Amino acid sequence: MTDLSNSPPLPAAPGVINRADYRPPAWLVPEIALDFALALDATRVRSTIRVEANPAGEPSSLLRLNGDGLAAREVLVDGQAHNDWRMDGGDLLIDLPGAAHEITIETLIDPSANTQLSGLYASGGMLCTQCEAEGFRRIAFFPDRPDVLSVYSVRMAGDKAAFPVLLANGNPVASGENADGTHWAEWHDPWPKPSYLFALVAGDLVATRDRFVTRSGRAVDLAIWVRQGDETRTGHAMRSLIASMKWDEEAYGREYDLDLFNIVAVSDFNAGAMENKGLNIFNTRYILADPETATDADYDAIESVVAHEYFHNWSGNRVTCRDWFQLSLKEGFTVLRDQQFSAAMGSAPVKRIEDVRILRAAQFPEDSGPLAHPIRPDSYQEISNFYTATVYNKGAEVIRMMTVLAGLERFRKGTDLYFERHDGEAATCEDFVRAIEDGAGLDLAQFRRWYAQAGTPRVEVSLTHAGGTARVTLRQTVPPTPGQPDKLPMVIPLRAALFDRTSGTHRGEELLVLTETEQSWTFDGFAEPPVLSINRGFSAPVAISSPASSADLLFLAKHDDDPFARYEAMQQLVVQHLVAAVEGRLGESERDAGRRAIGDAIAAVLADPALDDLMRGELLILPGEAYLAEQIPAVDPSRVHDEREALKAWLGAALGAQWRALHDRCSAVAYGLSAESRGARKLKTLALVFLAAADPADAAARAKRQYDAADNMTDRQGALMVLCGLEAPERAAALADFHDRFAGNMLVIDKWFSLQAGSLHPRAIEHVKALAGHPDFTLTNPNRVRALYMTFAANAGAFHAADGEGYRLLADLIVRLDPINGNVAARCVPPLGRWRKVEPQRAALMRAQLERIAAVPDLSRDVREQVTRSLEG
Ligand code: B3K
Ligand code: ZN
Repeated sequence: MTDLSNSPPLPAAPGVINRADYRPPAWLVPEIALDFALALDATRVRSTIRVEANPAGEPSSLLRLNGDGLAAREVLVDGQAHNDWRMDGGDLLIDLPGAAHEITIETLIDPSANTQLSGLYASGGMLCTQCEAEGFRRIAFFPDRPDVLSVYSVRMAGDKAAFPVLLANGNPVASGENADGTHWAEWHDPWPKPSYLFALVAGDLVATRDRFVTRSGRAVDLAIWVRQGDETRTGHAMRSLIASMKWDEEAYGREYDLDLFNIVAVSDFNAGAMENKGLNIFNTRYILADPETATDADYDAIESVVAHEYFHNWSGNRVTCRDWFQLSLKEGFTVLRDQQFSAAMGSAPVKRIEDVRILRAAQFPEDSGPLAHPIRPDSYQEISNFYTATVYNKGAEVIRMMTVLAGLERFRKGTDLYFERHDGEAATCEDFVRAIEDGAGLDLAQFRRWYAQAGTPRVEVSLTHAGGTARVTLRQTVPPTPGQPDKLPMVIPLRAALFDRTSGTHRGEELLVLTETEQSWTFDGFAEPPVLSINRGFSAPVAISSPASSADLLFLAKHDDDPFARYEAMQQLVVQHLVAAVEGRLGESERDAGRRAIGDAIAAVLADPALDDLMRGELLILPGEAYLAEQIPAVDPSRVHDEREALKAWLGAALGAQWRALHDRCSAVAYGLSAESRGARKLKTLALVFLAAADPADAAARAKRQYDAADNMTDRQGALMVLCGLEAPERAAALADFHDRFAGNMLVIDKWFSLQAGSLHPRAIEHVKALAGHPDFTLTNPNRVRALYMTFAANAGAFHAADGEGYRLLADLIVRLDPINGNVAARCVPPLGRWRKVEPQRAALMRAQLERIAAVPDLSRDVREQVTRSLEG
């Protein structure tokens, strides 16, 4: 090997990677053979790659193989020992004279020391991988970029007792046993794929099996691999997988393409799941469920994540991303697909409302803060930081707008064309947009700005009425975001309807497509001023600012035939009231009138016989604190919290009899997975939430009864959630019971941590500190860290304690966690980055914690980037 000090200096690895700098790879790798000698603390990896000069790339005799923490024990070029290679940072560079070569490199890695959970790592005695985005380079030297697609052959050998099950992508080819207690297996994946989709699992696992026959008659063996004892909790995941395979055939014409589909569930996992070709690896929380241990929300999350990863087989694997700036190509599209699937499996209106709630709680704050970025970012330092609500959820909304503009039938022609054109390729967002344009017959020239401009557009709505004509005027502004001070107008498709006040009906929906800064539309034949219902179905991911009176909102809350718009009217009614209250704009009589209007609307929802209970629940959920805080400049989060709690208490008292009757009615409904039974469970706990704010003693007694009678986790967790927020004698006993009852079940113990970290209890912050020292707490399990700290950071009442203690607690965690798992540590930074939106004293305290983190030497690139952007942006 050549020592770097003797080589000509190489350009320093740039800290920032720019989309504009993309160049096709100089070398392609059509084939790779990997040979693993597996052991928990020392796995030998021998990788043989066939490299070919890329005719479409700039010729280079230098082959760069990315590596992260790897040391080459041996390098062979065309079968010969080779010494003319050198390291550049973690990468291995080789000068190659010809246009095609075979390169073999051996490395030795220690999976048990891999606390970052990226690459090959050990989890509870098993070995597994996570390679997206850049984990493969922690396993083998390779051009670790998504536009290098290779056919993989994998051989692995290991101790048969420790690793009875040996899995990799694709199909099993051969297996056998050795005399020394080891065994081996060979796998082959016929589909060329980028390195981020490589996967390997070795461990003591059991499978639940089923079979799916594709519409063209291919039989696919399905298996979900879990730890012994967990196999009784895989039924829902398996049903979800089968339903998604069928749905993708019907909705998108996509069929599965291997004889085998394996899923493995792992307890230690940075993300939710990973779509590795033919071998999805999942966080256990998105696989394991039974009524005793999983809530209805857990069931829904499993259904959607199983579907999401399965759908990636086409939107992600068969057509992958050219570079990581195109991440939304696969993620935005796949989120849209999983949302459509879940809507088809259950209540479409409720699903839409839930998706918008998530967008507003997670993506809107991102879009208005220092970390704002377009769904196709222009630059990054650490790509792991861009697996964001913007790339995923706003990305899905952007493609959903294409469905609004084209209609589902034409949109499908566009996606058919996309898959046909780009199958087997590493594509770009631009390729996707062009395929939709060509297939659906749309002009998306201006629409492309959604890919380039960050920030949530704001649309101001005004409605005037004169001489029988109603005029709707829309005016858009796109706020400045870091690096993007000036914005151009977007294409904003808004579904709208004008309601006649007397009949309570409208004449049909209109699609108003706003493309200029300001545009007006007129509608004749309205003797009275109509009521405007706009952004129905949340057809565009924008913030509407409308001067709708509370009378109009009450009208829509009652009459709107679009379920989302009805929900939105209820939300707006409360938002307008609470924002005015927080900003100190309400006198006593106005406050009273506002509360009474909200109370009347809620009473009407409670009494409406036409509503199903799942939808009724949506209409009763008050807007969250994060969404409310977004509407108020230099917000004092404690004021938002206090005003919202005060409203809850008022509603709890004013409608006390109704809440009790609701709780009684719903408590009589037996457990089941029907919409009716699920709706009853949703309302049962919601009733307790309002009662708890008004009459804690009565609510505690009711919650205790609900807890004791619970035959399912939804009721039990709901009751415990309410008790956790109260200073009631029932609290401690229920918490202790819950812990004892589920000791050893990691996913349920996560709930035990979350319930306390997210509670309304006035001493929640002390509870979090104590829990950090609990024997069940560990920094090495991402689910546990998220359960305690991410839940705490989302608990505005506790996190925003006026003395800054909440900020200090989170910063302490980030500093301690960073050396162990920089990826997860970086995910804890954004709550501190919202300092510019908060009143000056808290802003200074938040900033001080960011500065404290920034001063720590040797921060991971992940945390360093998030902290720097949070301070600067
Ligand atoms: N594609 C993976 C994301 C992995 C996260 C890497 N930091 C899961 C998903 O979106 O389906
Ligand atoms: Zn995904």
